[in-house]
Amino acid sequence: MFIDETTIKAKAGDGGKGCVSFRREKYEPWGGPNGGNGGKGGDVLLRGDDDTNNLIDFKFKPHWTGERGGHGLGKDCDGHEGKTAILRVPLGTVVYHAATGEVVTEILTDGQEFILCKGGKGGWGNTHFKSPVNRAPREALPGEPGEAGNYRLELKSIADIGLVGFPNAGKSSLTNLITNARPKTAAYPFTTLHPQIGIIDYAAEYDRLIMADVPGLIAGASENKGLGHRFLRHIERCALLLLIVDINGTDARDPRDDYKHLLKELELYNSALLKKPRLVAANKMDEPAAKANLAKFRKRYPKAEIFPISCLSEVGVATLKKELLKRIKRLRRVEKKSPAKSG
Ligand SMILES: Nc1nc2c(ncn2[C@@H]2O[C@H](COP(=O)(O)OP(=O)(O)OP(=O)(O)O)[C@@H](O)[C@H]2O)c(=O)[nH]1
Ligand SMILES: [Mg+2]
Repeated sequence: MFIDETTIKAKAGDGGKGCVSFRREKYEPWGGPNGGNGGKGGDVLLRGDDDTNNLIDFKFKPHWTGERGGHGLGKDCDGHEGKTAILRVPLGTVVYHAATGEVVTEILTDGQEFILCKGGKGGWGNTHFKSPVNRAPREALPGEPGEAGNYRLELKSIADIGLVGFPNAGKSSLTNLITNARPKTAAYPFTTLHPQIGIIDYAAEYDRLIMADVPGLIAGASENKGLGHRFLRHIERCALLLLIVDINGTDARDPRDDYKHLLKELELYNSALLKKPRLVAANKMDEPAAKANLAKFRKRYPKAEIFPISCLSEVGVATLKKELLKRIKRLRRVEKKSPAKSG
């Protein structure tokens, strides 16, 4: 099961109570106070984890609690600190306050940490209150309560390239060809039911790109047709979109209309997606109708940057692969010069 959105309840540990105690020893009638402080409660901590790409752990375990701090003890012993609850979240996790929808944080790098709920401070023991005028204080403080809250976690995958296309256009076939991911491909729509993240390895250039294959979009996805817009959040962070069209027009479809509908659906989801640089892969060039359709497509969309490919014969795939690296490198250079906030 692939979960990319879920709600959790987090509660940090309360601080331990301070202790009231006095030193009692033979021949020491005025031993004085020796009550230790309470320990701090355990935090609830988020940590970015490269090894996971799914929020499923949090679907089945939605409650996370930091341990309570230990109570203070006699002989000036402080209570132990509560154990931190560590939530290992996939990179690209955005955390929102469940009630207000306000963004709390984003976890983008491996090992990045964020304290979601801070553990309560331990209370002072009575030793803390001793003074020249009060040499036998009988007061101690309770620990402070740990922070608590309800949060919504949303995963927006981090990839360089987002693959967008109608079902059956060949998105997964291309992913299989050029990345290390092995999504299933078949001649029926919606073979891919959740995003697949693959790495394109450029051994000669010592570089690699990450590509996200998301389930097919269809006209009306904004009204929840097909799988709807549900998975488009996974291409929101991509630097480049690769729109893949079935240029053969399988099932009497017109590739030009497919392209128009894809753009429309992207716009309906988030018009900023149309501002991202995009390339078009005209797939299935091995089919007889492809050439004529490609000419018509070029005529209708003269500005589109089209790469004719065939995932079957692999013609054009190497050129496209090279171009993807070139484009992303260029975008990285621009990003370095004027870093834009990711979102
Ligand atoms: N002739 C031909 N068939 C292709 C080519 N690429 C993919 N196909 C076929 O098209 C069908 C759909 O391919 P997929 O890669 O599963 O398509 P998809 O876009 O991932 O589809 P969904 O996951 O359903 O959205 C499969 O039967 C593939 O064999 C191609 O270049 N030429
Ligand atoms: Mg697929």
